[in-house]
Amino acid sequence: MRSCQIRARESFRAALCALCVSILVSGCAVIGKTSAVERYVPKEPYPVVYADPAPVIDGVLDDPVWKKAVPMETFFEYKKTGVRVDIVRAWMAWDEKNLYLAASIRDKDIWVTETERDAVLCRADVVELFVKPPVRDRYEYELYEFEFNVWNAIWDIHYVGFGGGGDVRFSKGYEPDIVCRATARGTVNDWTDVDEGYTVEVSIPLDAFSRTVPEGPKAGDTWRYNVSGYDFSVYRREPLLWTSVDGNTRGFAEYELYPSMIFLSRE
Ligand SMILES: [Ca+2]
Ligand SMILES: [Ca+2]
Ligand SMILES: [Ca+2]
Repeated sequence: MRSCQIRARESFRAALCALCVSILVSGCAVIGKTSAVERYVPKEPYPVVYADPAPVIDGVLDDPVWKKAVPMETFFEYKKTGVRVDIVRAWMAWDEKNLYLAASIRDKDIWVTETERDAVLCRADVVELFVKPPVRDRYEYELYEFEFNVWNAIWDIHYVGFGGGGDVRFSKGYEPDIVCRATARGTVNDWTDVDEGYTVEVSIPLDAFSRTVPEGPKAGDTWRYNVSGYDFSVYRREPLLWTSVDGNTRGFAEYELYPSMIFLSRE
């Protein structure tokens, strides 16, 4: 059982090998060539608005906070620098108790398989949130991964360090009190018709991050994130892997490239 990002790490290794081979075969001239496509980097951190009142987690985005929140619309195809994905809108918000995520996905063929906590959700349609708070001690590789599907399943993992093991070690036993509610616009698991998509609404208690940030975020703090996911579809030649990170080639856990988000004050 391996998480999505660990598999992606393996492809990172493969890419490194490919690079080594390329250098050996082509000589150092290869290194001098730069990508023709410049990586998109947001100029400002994503503003995480304060939710007052808190949203009702029901998979319906009619809450006042989702009208106030800023939509994230810049998503990219994994491993394809500069190639935008237009099937996703997402929003984040927070309050003194929770980090909130909402995502609306256009999906013509909604397919899921898992209902259990900590099942491997990314073998079917999934929305993922990676969160990288500022680290406070020697565990600089700490990373939080959350996955959600349209059946409200949750996979939560707190990687203390990639060298220390993957989800086999860090998934079970990490079960913060997350609530996920999703709604489908279409029929789940029926490929014979054309679906519109689905919506996921989530609250993640701030104590999910307590090992890294014991007091939780304060207004003005900046963390890093990646909202990503998989779309399996009979209408695609291969599954679409989408990510907040342009130039994301080494797995969704490639947090060095993550955009920033800033926690806004209550106002
Ligand atoms: Ca709602
Ligand atoms: Ca799908
Ligand atoms: Ca878990």
